[in-house]
Amino acid sequence: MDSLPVINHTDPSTLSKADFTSDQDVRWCPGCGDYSILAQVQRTLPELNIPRENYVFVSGIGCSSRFPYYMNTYGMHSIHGRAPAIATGIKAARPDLSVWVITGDGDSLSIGGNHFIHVMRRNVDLQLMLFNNRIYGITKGQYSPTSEQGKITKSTPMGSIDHPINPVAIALAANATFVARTIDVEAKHLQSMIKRAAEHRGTSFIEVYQNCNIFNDGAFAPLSEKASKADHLLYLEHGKPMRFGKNNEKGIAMIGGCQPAVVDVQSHGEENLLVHDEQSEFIALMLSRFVRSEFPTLIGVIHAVERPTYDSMMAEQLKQAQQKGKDTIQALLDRGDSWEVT
Ligand SMILES: Cc1ncc(C[n+]2csc(CCOP(=O)(O)OP(=O)(O)O)c2C)c(N)n1
Ligand code: SF4
Repeated sequence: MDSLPVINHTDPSTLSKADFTSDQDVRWCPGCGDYSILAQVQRTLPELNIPRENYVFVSGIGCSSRFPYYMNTYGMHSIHGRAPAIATGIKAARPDLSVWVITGDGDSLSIGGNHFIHVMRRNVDLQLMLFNNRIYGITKGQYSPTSEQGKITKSTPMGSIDHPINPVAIALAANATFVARTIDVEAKHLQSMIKRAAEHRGTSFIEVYQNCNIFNDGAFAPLSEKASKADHLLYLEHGKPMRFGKNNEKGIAMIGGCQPAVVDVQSHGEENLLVHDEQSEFIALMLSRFVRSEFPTLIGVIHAVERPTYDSMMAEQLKQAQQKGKDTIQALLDRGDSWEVT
C-alpha cells in the first residue's frame, strides 16, 4: 500500500487562503451556500497562527460533509453522524492538533443526535460547524430534523408533521461552552465567528444557516436579502443593547420584568433594552427561544464560558495514573474475586 501523503511543515506566518485550498474539484451544485462557508474557513485559518499540518477536518455524510476533500489539511470523511466521536478520539490522542467537525443538520441532529449532545457536554476542545440548510441535500431533498412543520418534500408529500429541533437550544441544554450562529452570505460575520470559535478552549458550536439552492432554495431569504435583512437579523454583541431594524429603531426589552418583546427604541428608551451578556446562561437559554416569527433571528456569539476541557482532564488523569506506578493487565484482572467457568 502507498504510504499516506504527508503535509510538509509550514511556517504559520506565511500561510494564505491558497495554502488551504486542495486540488480536488468541488462537487457542490453551482450557487450552493457551502462554497461561501468553505471560502471563509480557508480565509480565516491563516490568521490563527497554527501550522497547516496541525489541522484535521472530520465530517460525517452529506453534501456539507464533502468539506474535508476541499481543505488542503488532514481530514476524514467519516460515517453518518459519528464525526464527533472520531474527532474526540483524535483530540484525546493528539491534543496538539486543531480539530474541526463539519456536519449537516441531518447528519448531526438525526442519526448523529446522540453524538452531538455528548461532545457538547464533554467539552472536547474542537470546533463543530453545523451547516443547517433545513433539508437533506445529498439524498435529494427529504425533510430534515430542522425542517419547519408542514414541509412538503418527496418524502412528506402532505407536509411533515414533526416539530423541528432547535440546534442552539440542544447545545445549551447539553451545557455547551461556546454557541454561535451565523449565515453563509454574511462573509465577514462568518469569518469572525470562525475566529472566535477557534480561539475558544472547549467545544465551539457554530450553527451556520446555509442555502441549498436545489432542494430548499430561499429557506433563509428574509435574512439574506438586502430589502428585508435589517428587519429580520439582530447582530448580538457582548455588552451591547440588542437593537436592529433599518435605522436601528427596534430593540429587545423585558416587558413586565420577565417577558422578552420587540419594542420601539425611541419610545421605550435605549437604557431599558436588554444588554447581551455572552456569559449568562439564562440570557443564552432565553435567546435560544427566539424562534417565533415576532422575534428577529439572532446571529453572533450567543454563549461563551470557560470550563475545563475533556482532553485536558483526560491527560491529567492519565498522568496521575502513571505516577501511581506501573501495573500489568494481569495484575488488574487478578485483583478481587474471580471465577472459573467450566
Ligand atoms: C446509516 C445511514 N443512514 C442513512 C444514510 C443516508 N444519508 C446520507 S446523508 C443523509 C442526510 C444528509 O443531510 P444533511 O446532514 O443535512 O447534509 P446535506 O447533504 O444537506 O449537507 C442521509 C439520510 C446513510 N448514508 N447512512
Ligand atoms: S444539493 Fe443542496 S446542499 Fe447539496 S450541493 Fe446541491 S445545493 Fe448544496
